[in-house]
Amino acid sequence: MRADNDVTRIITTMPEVQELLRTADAIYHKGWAERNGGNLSRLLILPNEPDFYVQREFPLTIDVPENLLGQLVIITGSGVYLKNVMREPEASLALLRIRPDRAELLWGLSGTFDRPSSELAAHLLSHGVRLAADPSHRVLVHTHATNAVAMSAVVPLDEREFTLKLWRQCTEAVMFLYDGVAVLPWMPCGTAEIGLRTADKLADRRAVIWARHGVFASGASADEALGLVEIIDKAAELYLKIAHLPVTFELSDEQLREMSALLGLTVREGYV
Ligand code: 2HA
Ligand code: ZN
Repeated sequence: MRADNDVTRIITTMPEVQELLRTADAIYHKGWAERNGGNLSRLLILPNEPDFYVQREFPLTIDVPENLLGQLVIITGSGVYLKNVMREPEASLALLRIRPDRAELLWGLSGTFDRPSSELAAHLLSHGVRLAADPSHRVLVHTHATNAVAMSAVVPLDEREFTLKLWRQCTEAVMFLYDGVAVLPWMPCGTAEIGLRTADKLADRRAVIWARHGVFASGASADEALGLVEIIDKAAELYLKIAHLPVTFELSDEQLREMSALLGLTVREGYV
């Protein structure tokens, strides 16, 4: 069996894991991960698996998606501050193998944080639906994006209305959020319920706003997943910045159609 520090080196030097570490750091620097807010995970495919041994097991009470069985998922630990993940990856992250009724800890959680993220259910259920929808899917990020949360306090929680308001703010909003942004009403976090409802929304979209809480977004890479949150938050920031001013111009349905036609995008049906 390899020494643990070999496994740590193999995992933490993988480009996909490096990207995850940079993303945790970036989220913190955006001010979207106060204290232990936010969490992120990635489906990890290792070309040559080190000799892992199961260090601990966490029972799972959700119906684990079939397409995740036997897969490796790397996820931030419960209570971890995203600002520390880059400096302390082995204490901050958990590498899990997904089994029908449990997650096996293969690496990580080496310090005081001893459980995977409280949003593990949302991550696993959402990986299942996103992977089924798009085989290139890999990453989920949950952040407390400030402007997106603020917008959820002043705009009706109707996903068509919310999405259209985002699209109208700036040229590129429709380009990257063409499939629309789902909205969930406020509910307690860290539950199977929020996980089930999030995954349900992500079956045909890549991002969900949790009212008065944050954003949950997916992508083929951490850059893509965080990029979606960045676009949502930028459009929300523009909306809020001018909401009290007499707005003389915003993108019309016609202009949104023009942009989507130019880019050959299939925008969410029935929105414009
Ligand atoms: O990780 O953000 O939603 C802490 C949270 C829970
Ligand atoms: Zn949160």
